[in-house]
Amino acid sequence: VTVADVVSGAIAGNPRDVGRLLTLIENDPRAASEFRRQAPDPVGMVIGLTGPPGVGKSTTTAALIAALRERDVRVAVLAIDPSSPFSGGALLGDRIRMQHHATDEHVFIRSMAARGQLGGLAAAAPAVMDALLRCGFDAVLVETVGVGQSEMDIAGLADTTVVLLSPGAGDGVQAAKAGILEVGDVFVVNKADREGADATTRELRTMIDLGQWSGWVPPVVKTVAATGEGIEELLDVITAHTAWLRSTGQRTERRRTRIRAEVAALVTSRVNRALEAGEDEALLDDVSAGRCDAAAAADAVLRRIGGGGAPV
Ligand SMILES: Nc1nc2c(ncn2[C@@H]2O[C@H](COP(=O)(O)OP(=O)(O)O)[C@@H](O)[C@H]2O)c(=O)[nH]1
Ligand SMILES: [Mg+2]
Repeated sequence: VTVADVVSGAIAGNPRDVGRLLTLIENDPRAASEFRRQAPDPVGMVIGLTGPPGVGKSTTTAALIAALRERDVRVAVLAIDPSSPFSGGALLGDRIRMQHHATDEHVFIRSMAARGQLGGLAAAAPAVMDALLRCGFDAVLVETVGVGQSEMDIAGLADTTVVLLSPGAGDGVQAAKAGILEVGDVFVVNKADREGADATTRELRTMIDLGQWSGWVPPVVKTVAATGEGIEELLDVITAHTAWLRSTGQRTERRRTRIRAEVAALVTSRVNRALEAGEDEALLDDVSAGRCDAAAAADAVLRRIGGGGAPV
């Protein structure tokens, strides 16, 4: 299967062809560029959902799919799972939870390992997001699992980042400590059927008010994702953020961030491959023995691979 075989089907949103396209992109980054040359410019938006395990990201994603479909929006979901074997159960749960959308041809669901060979966010993730937009999905929901660097990286790749928290004393403070307040465009206090939701919402609003914002001040929405309560409001807020991005040119900026990440992943991957090929062992010994500093070694490696390096 080549890009040429799937391009028209993928642009039409045929799930089978979209799936094949993403596999091609994951296996060979050049496929992303080949598709980009033939596909229309993206129109839709990437919406990232992040927050601690168990907060309700998958439930919210499923509720958002339902609400978006009611608005006749074509949806793709990218579930970023850690490669850890312990996540098997959670992933299965997510799948089952979203299953009633599985037969809707306007909903495409794909999961992807969080960790690429580089250790960071899967190298293909930004290219996959861009490809899904070019396949004509109006909304690409990206759900991450857990709170760590890869989630922060993903937050940086979305057009709108939704940070979910649940009621609990000091959750807002914890979020601030984890640096989560800076990445959120929209905050959700999910499980609002539980005690303390109002307090957590107030706490979050106070902390947000203390921040320096220019233009967009992140709203806080209370939801009960399990019943769909608050999901319409959440969607309205996301749509308002989308409109704000469009009107301020921020959207172009965020799109550029994804392209930058795509290119950066290729650069990193080339450097790692070159180092793993073993040609620089003597240089590494010199660094280890203090005969050469690491920065000079890095210069030497970059010079050696120059414009070439192993094609990825
Ligand atoms: N009480 C309550 N439980 C919820 C709500 N939303 C999700 N849950 C439950 O919380 C658990 C974790 O939800 P899940 O969506 O898998 O969380 P994720 O790990 O963030 O994706 C599941 O058992 C859900 O049914 C809610 O609004 N209220
Ligand atoms: Mg989940």
